[in-house]
Amino acid sequence: MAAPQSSAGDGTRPGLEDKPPLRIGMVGYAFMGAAHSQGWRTAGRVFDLPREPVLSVLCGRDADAVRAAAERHGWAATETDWRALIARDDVDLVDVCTPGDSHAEIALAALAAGKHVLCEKPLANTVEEAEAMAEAAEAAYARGKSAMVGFNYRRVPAVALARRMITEGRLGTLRHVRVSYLQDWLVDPESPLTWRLRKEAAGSGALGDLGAHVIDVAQYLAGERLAGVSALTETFVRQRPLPEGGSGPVTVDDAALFTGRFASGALASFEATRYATGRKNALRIELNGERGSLAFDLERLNELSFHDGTEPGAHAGFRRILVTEPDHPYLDAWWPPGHGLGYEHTFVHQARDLVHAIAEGRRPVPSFADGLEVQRVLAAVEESAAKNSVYTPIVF
Ligand code: SOE
Repeated sequence: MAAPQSSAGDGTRPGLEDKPPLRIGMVGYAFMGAAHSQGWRTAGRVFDLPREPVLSVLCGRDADAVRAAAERHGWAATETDWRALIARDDVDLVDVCTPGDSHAEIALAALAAGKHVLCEKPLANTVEEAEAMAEAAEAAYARGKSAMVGFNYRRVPAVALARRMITEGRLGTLRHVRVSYLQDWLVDPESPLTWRLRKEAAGSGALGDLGAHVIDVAQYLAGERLAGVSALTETFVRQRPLPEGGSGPVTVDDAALFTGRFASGALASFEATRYATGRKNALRIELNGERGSLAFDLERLNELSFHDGTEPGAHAGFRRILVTEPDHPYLDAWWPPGHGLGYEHTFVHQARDLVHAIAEGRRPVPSFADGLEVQRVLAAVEESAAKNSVYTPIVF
């Protein structure tokens, strides 16, 4: 990591005066808002960026709460109406960190106003919304504006290394993609009915929240799209206490299980759940190809397991790659080998990649078009689960 830089007294770090700023306006300041704030704040301190991210304006509906969040996370100003944030001249990029039901409206308005946009995942709550967003992003790109969706796990160095090894041919033809995302924060039936459990706010449950990540990671690593899926979903606890008292219905899935086929013929399996007791944030990936295999677990995110199937059988086997070397993705700017990174660094890398794409006029990835592809898979999973068509009951 570059030596810590002292403040120049005016809030500008020495040497940055000649870098054009990229002024961020962010809508939402809860979990994702805090993570994105950290990403924007840190990216320019660690990486040598072509433009300097500036935490310009933070927006939320509750004036006191948004002011407190702005102070905590280092934002210069606040707004309580996202339309006012978009109208401001001191905002170049709008970062959408709200629940899914407002993604489309905010992102479309921001693109129409000539802002760059970063939007949290899943891109939208419906395919129709995602289509409109992808179309608007394409039109905005022609006018020099960029839009990216926040699938941050692509930015874990070990996941990016896995992609590099796959493109280098280390796995050969892929046969299996096996991904799961396991959390357990809903196991308690008394856990309250928050917006994440309401379809009108979140779009879907574990499927859109966790399944969207593993669908994106699977397609990113395989380098191709899923051609079809067959699915089961379940809502284990159908009624939950409301924060304001009483109880209400859970209108999203608690867990989703599905299989899929890639156009190349590789088979994939997916699991997304908030009921995997003891699993906190276990995004797991295993890929098997004709020349080798790779395995990853987000709960051990500085490690990638690799089996080189071309080695003689007598001493072949999975070995651990400690992904902390300077020639591993993103790591030349961080700590010496062995001094690992964590969850929050994915947001720093996301900010870094977006700033580069904007400054260099490249289409950022994952684009809104990539977000739309994930949205189509989510819809296909829901359709398949609703039809129950893949589910063959066993007759005893
Ligand atoms: C849900 O618990 C959640 O916060 C997701 O919404 C995030 O996308 C994931 O990265 C961590 O878990």
